[in-house]
Amino acid sequence: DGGGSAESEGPKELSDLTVGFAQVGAESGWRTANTKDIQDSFEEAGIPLKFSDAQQKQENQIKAIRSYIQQQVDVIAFSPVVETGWDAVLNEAKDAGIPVVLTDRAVDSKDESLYVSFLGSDFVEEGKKAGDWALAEFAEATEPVEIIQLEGTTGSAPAIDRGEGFAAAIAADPNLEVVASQTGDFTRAGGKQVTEALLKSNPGVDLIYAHNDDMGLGAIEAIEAAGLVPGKDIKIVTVDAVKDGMQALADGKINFIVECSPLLGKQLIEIVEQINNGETPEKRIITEETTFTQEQAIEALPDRQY
Ligand code: GYE
Repeated sequence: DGGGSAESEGPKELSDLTVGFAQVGAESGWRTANTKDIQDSFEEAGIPLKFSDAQQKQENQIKAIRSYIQQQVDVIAFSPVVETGWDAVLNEAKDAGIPVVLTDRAVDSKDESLYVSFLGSDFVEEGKKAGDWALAEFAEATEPVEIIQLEGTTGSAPAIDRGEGFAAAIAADPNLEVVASQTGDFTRAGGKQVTEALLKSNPGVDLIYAHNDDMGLGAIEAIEAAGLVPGKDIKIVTVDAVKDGMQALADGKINFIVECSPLLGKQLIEIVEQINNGETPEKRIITEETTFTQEQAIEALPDRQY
């Protein structure tokens, strides 16, 4: 291997380490909470952090990673905006002997030696939970159930996996059908715009499945602007459970939320410390998550951190 200084000289003082974190952007409430948690966790641990925001562009993320390699940071962590196209830059990190940790989102590389650990949610499972809820919610439906899907960023792990998990779950009932599916890029504005357009072409829609809260919140605006009642005339199921999403759930405008925790900072620190100590972190660390009904949102809201 690259024989980084941690291996040849023993662990460094935490304050002598440098970690470079290449963030996706600031597209959603989830992302904002994730950024804050990571920055706070490094500050608390006393580990210097270099942080960059790629504004949801892969080329910016690749540039940031190259600059961390040049600065010879001790660990690079990043949340890949899309799944494909990382092998070249990850090989450069490997050649430089700098360990890479994936947080939140996966890469689709066949070469697992390009990263030491992947910390984040099981997005397929999240999609399944949303689909299982839809199955139960519409179990008694006598007419076809029309579903609009608001997809996350095209090519991103959460958009791919949440789509897959949901499709697999609702396949159990042929009465449930996704009649339209488009990307809203995980943003509120995107969710609103896509919903506006799709409501016109699909006036009979019963349910909106949004890959994150923010797009669901945008859909609420579009539904209300069309003179309909979100949560009643058109039901909504989303993923994340950030504050604004939970508030809309408690207010009856969203019907169900599958939780996806953005609080990855503490576990990332543990991984960095293990690497520094010459230990091998677990290859895959899956975040534990729950789901929320409207009643559960009302109960949980006062104690929600984000
Ligand atoms: O669900 C969404 C964000 O990668 C899990 O990205 C994350 C997703 C999250 O924009 O709100």
